[in-house]
Amino acid sequence: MKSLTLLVTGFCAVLLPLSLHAESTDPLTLWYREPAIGWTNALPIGNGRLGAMVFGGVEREHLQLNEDTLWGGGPYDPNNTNALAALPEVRKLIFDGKYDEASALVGEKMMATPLRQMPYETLGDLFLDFPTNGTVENYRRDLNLDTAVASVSYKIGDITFKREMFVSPVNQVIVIHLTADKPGQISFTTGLTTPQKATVKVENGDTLVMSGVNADANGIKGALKFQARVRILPKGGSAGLLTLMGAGNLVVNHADSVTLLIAAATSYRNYHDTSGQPEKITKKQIAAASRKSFNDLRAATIAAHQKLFRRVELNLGDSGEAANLPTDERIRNFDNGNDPQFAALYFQFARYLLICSSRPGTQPANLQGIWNNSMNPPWSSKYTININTEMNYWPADTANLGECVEPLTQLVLDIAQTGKRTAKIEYDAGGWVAHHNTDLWRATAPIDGPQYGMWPSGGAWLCNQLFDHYEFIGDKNYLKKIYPAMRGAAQFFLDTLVEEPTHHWLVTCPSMSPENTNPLAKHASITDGPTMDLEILRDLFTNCIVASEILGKDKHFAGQLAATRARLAPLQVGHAGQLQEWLQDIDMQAHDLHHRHVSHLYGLFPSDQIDFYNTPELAAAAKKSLEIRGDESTGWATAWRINLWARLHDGDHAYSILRFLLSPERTYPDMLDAHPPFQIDGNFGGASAMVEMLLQSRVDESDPEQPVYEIEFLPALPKAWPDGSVSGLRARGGFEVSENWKDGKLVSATIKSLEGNRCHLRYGQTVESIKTKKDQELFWDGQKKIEFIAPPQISP
Ligand code: FUC
Repeated sequence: MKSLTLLVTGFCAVLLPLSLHAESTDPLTLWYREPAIGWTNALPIGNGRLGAMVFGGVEREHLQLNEDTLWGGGPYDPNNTNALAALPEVRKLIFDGKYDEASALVGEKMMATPLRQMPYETLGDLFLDFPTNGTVENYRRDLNLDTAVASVSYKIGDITFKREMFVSPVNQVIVIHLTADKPGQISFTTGLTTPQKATVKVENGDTLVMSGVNADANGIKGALKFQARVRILPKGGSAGLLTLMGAGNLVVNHADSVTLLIAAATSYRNYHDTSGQPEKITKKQIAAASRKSFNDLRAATIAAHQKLFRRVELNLGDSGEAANLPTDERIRNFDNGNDPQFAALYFQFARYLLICSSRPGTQPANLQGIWNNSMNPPWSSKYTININTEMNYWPADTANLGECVEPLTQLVLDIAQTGKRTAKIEYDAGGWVAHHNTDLWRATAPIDGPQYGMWPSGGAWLCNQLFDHYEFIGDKNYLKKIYPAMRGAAQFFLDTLVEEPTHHWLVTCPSMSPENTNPLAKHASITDGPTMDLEILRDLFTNCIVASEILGKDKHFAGQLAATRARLAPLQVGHAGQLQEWLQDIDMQAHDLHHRHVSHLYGLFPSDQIDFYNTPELAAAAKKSLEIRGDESTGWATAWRINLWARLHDGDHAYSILRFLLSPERTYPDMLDAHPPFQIDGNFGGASAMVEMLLQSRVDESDPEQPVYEIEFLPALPKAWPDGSVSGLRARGGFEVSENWKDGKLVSATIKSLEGNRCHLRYGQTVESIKTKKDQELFWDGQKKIEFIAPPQISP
């Protein structure tokens, strides 16, 4: 028998390794020989709103559950009314070089009350206990990224048991389906538990109902009601399958098969309205899903998932036998360099995670996507907007999942409202501002302490990210929708930029280079005019100017922005040849030369202010800064470095860091990113970096009427991937791109123009310029030959 064996007696399983082997497996499947032992072994499923981590035990199945609006607290106003009076003194102390004093004053007067934002919380746990007896053979647990179905199968005696689990974006329920290949074999007890303030009861003899209220947090009273319902639908077997046991458990005896439907909702409607009716919502969802057959629920889920997931195929070479090993072993082996298919799996896993954690109408993916088993997770599993939330969405457009940006767009529109109060109360400024974090309640004031929170550019960065989404989709209605937020973000800086005393450049103040200690201070990070802010503002102002021309409005405002942009402190190269992180040339005196944030390199990625071709001196300086910082860091910080090396066209360097990101140090057995602890941004940043290695695009908008988009093929292909292909990636300007390569050289590319824009096709030093028509397809051999592909003829 070629498998592991579990010996199960009663509720106790003993693992008996027989012979380890490689099973032929689907290239888009994560699989394991054992049930999950810890949470970071369990497999994530989700529909953007509802999530579960599936453990796959033989004697006990465990699904840890999440609903994306179940956070602590309720609507609150964290803005500090003492801030404004302290602002002039804070600025003076900074300009006098008294950074630690300035930071202390910010800590005393300007921070939010409460000092911390609200946490994202677990919903609870569903357990299914099986009265198992006997030796378990052929155990397998897997997650198919192509179908979004997680499965568990094993054999006891001559009976093969199978479970399938998925979360339907169509019917808004989690579905568990239990079968055996002999009749009457499915028996189990099921129950719900939670650390929330909640009760569990049985309704109608077939439904567990958990009702509760969310937790108070940091002095803010819980304002949400929530409910979860588990309906059990047994089939076949003897009569009276369901019996009640104790207060909150249901028992199934000798069914042929069982479907469990799980619905959950809170009373959250939006950041200022908690009047929703979770009971009504979940009852309706369960009733509607109960009318469908399991096969219909499954088919609808798979169809909805594949509509997004199947757009991109990536082939980085054949791993042979190495690809057939269980996923945890492949992670351990990745450094051997013989499993390029694992890198492709990692990329597709990130696409899977984005689809499952951020669908239109849901909350955006937070620090853990939607998967969190704690009431008090690391960094409260919030939206950290000084890098992490942005990184979550880096691969959204390039990896052809533009729809997944919708929740982020909505969040920005929300904080563009709440942030007006922060701008007014804390700065007496127009427009709006958000600092380094936000939460379900869209809080925007500076939090956690002056060394982390006193950074005013979070909202501006998010606006740039939304404008970049516009660059991919070219939808003017979308631009109209986000423009007021962009305009308001820019207005705040028009009102708050100040002249620094040395060069009289305009700078942000107080601010910081996110979370990095100011080398001129003892402990403080506070400073004026960190490079990142000026890069973000240059993008924000430019984007607003372009948008105002496209939308034909706000000419005067655009003029103001252009004049202000010209006075912003410039990018500077320091004495070590580095791109300066601060106004002064002090990088080499840093408290931590290897700090995880590489904020000043925002200009190279995600922005393109620093560009390999257009600004070679600045690119060289950015490279120096990267070398000084070093390659290995926390998960997301490692991923950012890979994107940066790809933008520097050094594919081998990018790949060498990717090896670290995909090693057991930074990738848990279930492939979730180890910050550590778990943080999902590294998964998304890693996938984004892999695209940047294979395809880059940039836009020249000096004439907004006639923007020129450049698509660059294989800009940073590493030697490790000599042969391969990718289809369905997206490039700025509305292009869908496929390419294939052999012996490290581009063989051919096809480009579908979705918007009819002019573009430059670049491969190395070869650049071809071409005017396209909407929906036209082109073929390019990477040299001279461009052919239009005739649209398919519709036969009469
Ligand atoms: C920033 C980072 C930390 C962590 C946190 C959520 O503060 O510096 O590494 O990722 O966000």
